[in-house]
Amino acid sequence: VERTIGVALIGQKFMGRAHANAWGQVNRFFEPAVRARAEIVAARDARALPAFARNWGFRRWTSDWREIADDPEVELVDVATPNDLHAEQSIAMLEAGKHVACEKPLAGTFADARAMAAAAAKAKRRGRKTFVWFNYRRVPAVALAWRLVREGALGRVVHVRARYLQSWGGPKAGASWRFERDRAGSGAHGDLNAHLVDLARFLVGEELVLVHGAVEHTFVKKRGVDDCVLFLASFAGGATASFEASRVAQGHWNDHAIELNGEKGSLRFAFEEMNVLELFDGTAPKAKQGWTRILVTSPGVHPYVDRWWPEGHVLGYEHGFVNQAADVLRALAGRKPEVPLPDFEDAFRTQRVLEGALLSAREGAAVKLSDIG
Ligand code: NAI
Ligand code: SOE
Repeated sequence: VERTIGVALIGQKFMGRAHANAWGQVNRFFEPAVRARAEIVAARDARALPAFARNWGFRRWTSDWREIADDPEVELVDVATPNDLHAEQSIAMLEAGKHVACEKPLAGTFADARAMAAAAAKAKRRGRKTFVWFNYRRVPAVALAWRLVREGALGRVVHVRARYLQSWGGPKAGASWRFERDRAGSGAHGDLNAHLVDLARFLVGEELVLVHGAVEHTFVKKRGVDDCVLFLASFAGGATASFEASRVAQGHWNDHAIELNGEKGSLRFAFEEMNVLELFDGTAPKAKQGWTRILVTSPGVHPYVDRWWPEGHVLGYEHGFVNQAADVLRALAGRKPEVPLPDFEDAFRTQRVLEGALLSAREGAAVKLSDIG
């Protein structure tokens, strides 16, 4: 008998579509031991829901997300709503005995993130799992970078440089919950530095312990949130790191990029060329040294690719989400994901770094992250 897991999705716009696609495609491309069943979708706009449910294969829809708590057909709740709702919705669902996969950042505020981590710890004792959609971990080139670091290709990592630059947030940008402090928590910082901090912690495999200094700036003054936050930090093992998030960087659309320099070599990745990972081997004979451009599309060699297309048939934005859905289903079946999946505790550590950077910017001082509870 085929084992399926009933999924409830909350949110039906940008991430709603990305996740709905993932829950459908994962069954077809990964043939998981436990398959996803698109059971019910919830969102505010009742008029849009019947068509959404029909289009993406959900059996039912509701404009009251709270109904999901008592729904016996639902085992996993997927939270794809604005940041201010993550805590309320995730905690309600964990208390109702569901597994929860929540969008990033874990929450808009540090207090909400703390409450979510506490609820997840309690639910874990009852066998309930939590996941956070830091989807870029599952881009094959990034998963390969993770593997190469663990195989020692870089030796000890000494520097990390991370940038997430976008350009849509200039003065002419239309109204959005992303510009409201009460709804988003912060601006480019929570939205984009969250991804960078997650990637840096994931790839290096250590915690960040100190924020040395930070700049938080709002160029479009009527906004309640930042347009740009830059900060410098250190890892527990001493590696230094710089983080740069902006929504007002003309010429950058979704420029999510990271470079790691180690004692033996370096790696760099930039999402706008998401199928490529660049590797520099500092141990090669000097005459041959240079950056190698790896096209990460070889089935059976590169992570996740065997489930997709032949060599050179490049993947796109949505594949990272399908890969994540596959790993969530693996975890729910008691199997190991391809690369580690962040749970609420892990995402809370990322949130602590974000909080430390904001404190550092506002106080004009270094912040030891162990001082933030
Ligand atoms: P969106 O504005 O496109 O969609 C938000 C959805 O939430 C809408 O369907 C809306 O009806 C629903 N919603 C709002 N209030 C609600 C309520 N009270 N009850 C039920 N549903 C409600 O937002 P988007 O871009 O999909 O962002 C959602 C989350 O996903 C955010 O936390 C954002 O940070 C995250 N995100 C993550 C990305 C990633 O790369 N992992 C990419 C884009 C967004
Ligand atoms: C908007 O800045 C946004 O959609 C973010 O919310 C996502 O997390 C990012 O990956 C893409 O850009």
